[in-house]
Amino acid sequence: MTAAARAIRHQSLSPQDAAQGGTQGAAQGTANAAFAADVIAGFRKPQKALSPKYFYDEAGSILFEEITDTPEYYPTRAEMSILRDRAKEIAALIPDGAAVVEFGSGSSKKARILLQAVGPLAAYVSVDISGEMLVQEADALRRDFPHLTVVPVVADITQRFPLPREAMAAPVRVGFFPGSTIGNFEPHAAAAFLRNAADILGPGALMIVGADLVKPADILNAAYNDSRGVTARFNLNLLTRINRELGGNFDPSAFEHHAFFNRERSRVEMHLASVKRQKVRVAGETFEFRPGETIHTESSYKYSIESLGALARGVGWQPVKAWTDRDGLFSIQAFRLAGSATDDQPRKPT
Ligand code: AVI
Repeated sequence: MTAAARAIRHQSLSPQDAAQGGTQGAAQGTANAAFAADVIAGFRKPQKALSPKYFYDEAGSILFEEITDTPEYYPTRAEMSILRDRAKEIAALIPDGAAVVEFGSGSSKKARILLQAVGPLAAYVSVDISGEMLVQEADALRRDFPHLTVVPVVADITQRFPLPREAMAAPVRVGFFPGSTIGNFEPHAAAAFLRNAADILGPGALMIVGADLVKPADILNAAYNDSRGVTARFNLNLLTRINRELGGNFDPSAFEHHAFFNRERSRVEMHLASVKRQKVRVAGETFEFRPGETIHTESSYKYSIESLGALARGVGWQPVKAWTDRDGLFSIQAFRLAGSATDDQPRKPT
């Protein structure tokens, strides 16, 4: 691991890890303890549940990439098509000298389309929980955009984190949150995320969000039940991960992938359903499953332009513009915060 990667990795550690000396082993221990605590708390609920964030171990991340290539899973293709077709219009909202902050940047694949279309920027700040990937992608971006200042920041995007001084010194900051990840937050958490982003980006900021749209159930049900069974493997991989990391004894073949659109709640739900009565030991506890009983593993909320606009407005963001793909499947929506960066004292890095 390079020095830069080590430094970034250290920033990602919790205060407890840092107190323990910030070793990789300590961080792993803390992560496993948090995972175990979430599994135990989630499986004790009347409706067993687990956060979708646990999908993304190495195998899960590869499977997710594979999902985006299935013919049924349209969101990634639709969002890319909006970015390609509307890059100039989206970029026109971003003034020269702004800093672009991508929340959960991953491979920065979508940001690259924007970066090609914008004028000179103060910085592109890629924020992600995975330090290793950030450093690699930042290096690749610097090669491909030699005049761009790329600053990777390891942070949990749902928490308050300090922006680097390159971004704080810019007259305005522009948040970028593509991928419809906002749909994987419960609506109250989506509002909390947008409120936190407003605090981080400051007055006059712009926020560009990718959000999947409500649509007929057959399209949604097909997208989350692809015929190659990739989404099923992605869902079931959670049990393999629990077995490996928490010493569980799940038999993944005794569970089935269920995904369906819940129109009342405007969300696709993914579940793992037990095919029989069974007991499973995990993290030192035994959990019983009735035949057909499920673990709720993911909600993917589907918005309209209006419903996301109302949610954003509730936490101070004013809708500016929205774009959809040709088939009206997916949206990219831009919001602005009241005020301008010059209304306030210059924001100092916290
Ligand atoms: C990452 N996220 C936006 C995906 C979604 O559509 O909610 C995750 C996913 N789950 C099943 N397929 C894809």
